[in-house]
Amino acid sequence: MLSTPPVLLSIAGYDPSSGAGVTADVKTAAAHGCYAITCITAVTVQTTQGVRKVQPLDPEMVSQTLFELAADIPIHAVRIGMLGSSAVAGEVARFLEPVRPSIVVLDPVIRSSSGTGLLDERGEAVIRDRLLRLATVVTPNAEEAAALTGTEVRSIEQARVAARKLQEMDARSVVITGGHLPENTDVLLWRDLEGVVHEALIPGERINSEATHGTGCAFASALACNLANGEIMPDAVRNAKQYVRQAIQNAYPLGRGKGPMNHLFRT
Ligand code: PXL
Repeated sequence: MLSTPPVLLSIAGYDPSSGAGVTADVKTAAAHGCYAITCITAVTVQTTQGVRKVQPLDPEMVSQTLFELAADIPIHAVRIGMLGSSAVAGEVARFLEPVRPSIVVLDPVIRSSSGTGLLDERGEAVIRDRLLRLATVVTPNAEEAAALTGTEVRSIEQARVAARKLQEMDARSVVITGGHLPENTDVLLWRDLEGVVHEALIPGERINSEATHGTGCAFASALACNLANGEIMPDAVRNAKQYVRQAIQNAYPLGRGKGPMNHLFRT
């Protein structure tokens, strides 16, 4: 019998165009030799042209899915993406609090790249007050980091300050992704096994491409898989960033808007 690969639990929304959300996470996990199981938090009406409608799931469905999955399958890493409502966010926290999985990548999705709100303010409070402390690493973009910390994040210096604030809010490690920062620089603050804090600035290259739908989801789930595969934090972040860049560079045209990356370019 073959040995079982690391299992990634993706807790996120459903994007019918498969650029973002759980179906994108399944592809990302497959590309990293992991097996993905999923808990859908919300369904969306969404294409490459944007999010038209969001319908959060019944929180009871989410809760039962999480507890039943965990009772059946050992989970190595969790990626939390779009939560859709404060009630669903609360159920996710209630599931994770007693379990405290060793790898939790929290992608604090607040708005889609096309500008649609994907979580209300009470949901943001659940992220701040209950989910951040469970996160091995939180991966906000500049806008999400600003919303969570209440500070402006437009420069690398401001991102460094916000990353420290998020760590003070109890996230173990923080990556503020640099898509809207100068030179696409990611700001990484991580705590090693002895609890010592390190900082790294990871510059990226701006890629001229329409295939950018779901890059945040792919980065967070690739990072969760890299950690599940035993990589240490700075390597896991650098490799996740490289995976996203290559998946954008290897994309084919699809749809009239921002198309998906090619998550499976390696195969
Ligand atoms: O990229 C944000 C996003 C959009 N749509 C759905 C998602 C996510 C992130 O998780 O799940 C359905």
